[in-house]
Amino acid sequence: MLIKVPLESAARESEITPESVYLSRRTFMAAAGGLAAMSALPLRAETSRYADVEAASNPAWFTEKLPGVQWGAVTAGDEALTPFKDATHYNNFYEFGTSKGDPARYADKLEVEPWTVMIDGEVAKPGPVSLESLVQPHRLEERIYRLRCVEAWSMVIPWLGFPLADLLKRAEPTSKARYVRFETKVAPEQMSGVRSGFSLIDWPYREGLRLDEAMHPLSIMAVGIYGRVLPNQNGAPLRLVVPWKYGFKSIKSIVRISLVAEQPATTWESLAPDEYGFYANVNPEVDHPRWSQATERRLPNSLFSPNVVPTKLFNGYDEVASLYSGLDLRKYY
Ligand SMILES: Nc1nc2c(c(=O)[nH]1)N[C@H]1C(S)=C(S)[C@@H](COP(=O)(O)O)O[C@H]1N2
Ligand SMILES: [Mo]
Repeated sequence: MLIKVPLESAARESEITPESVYLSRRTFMAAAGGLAAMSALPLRAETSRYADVEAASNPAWFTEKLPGVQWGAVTAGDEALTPFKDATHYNNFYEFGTSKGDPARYADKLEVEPWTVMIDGEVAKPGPVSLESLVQPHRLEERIYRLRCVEAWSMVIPWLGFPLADLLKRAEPTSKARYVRFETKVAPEQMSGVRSGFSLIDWPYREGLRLDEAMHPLSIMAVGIYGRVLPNQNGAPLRLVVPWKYGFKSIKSIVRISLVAEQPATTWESLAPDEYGFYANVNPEVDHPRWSQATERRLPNSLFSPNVVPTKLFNGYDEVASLYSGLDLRKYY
């Protein structure tokens, strides 16, 4: 039997950002001076930190957090930020369709309020938590991370979030907890891609991490980008960001976080285990069976400005290497 796997790989030239957008590209505007003065005017001021950010009606739980944000907690050095427009119109979120433009077109149907996250499994304190109380104890940090998709394109995105470790510790994992499993919301009436029946994904979208990976300080739960609340197409209201792994690990619109003893089954690994591994660490030396992973297209790009850059092991986040000492990265891809 021929199994048609939906291509996480199908990045088509026609979807590539037009030259006009590339030419109007603006660079990161933040300057250390003057930022403190801005925090009194949350919505306008914080989004004006960046060029061309679509204003959001930030919910109260988010606006409350803005004055305390630790801006620039992690930066990407002198690498230019991806313009907001590209980061929000070239997306993978199969619940809303498989084309890069589908999430921007259809994800506004997702109802993000009220939102509850179930925390369960091997924890001393299981139970449902409202989004507001889940975020409340945490100070938001800005983390400017490279995002490297397994399809060989990449972006640089300023996230607002907090360490996943802090959230997990509050639930008090038991000694049996060895992995963390995440699930995305499934709401067919709100999600055109789930409704269509075209995708072979067995919803909900699922992801997982080893507990030590989840506890690494670079792993965050994001609730915002570019100084504002997350747009739905980027995984509102709560998504994972693990910058040293291929983008598909960074699961969106999370409704369940389970601490478990065994390595969980994850969406892409279950669909095509030869192509997508559980670890999915960015690695230029381990090619995808159908294409090279040695380089990536840094978006926005075009036919005339391909903007191809070399891919780095762990996406350049060398500090995670010790998590994998003694692990054969070719076998555990
Ligand atoms: N629930 C869910 N999460 C998901 C996906 C998805 O299809 N569904 N796509 C993943 C992939 S392949 C990538 S590259 C990133 C893209 O995140 P972005 O659209 O915010 O750039 O989200 C990941 N998280
Ligand atoms: Mo991806």
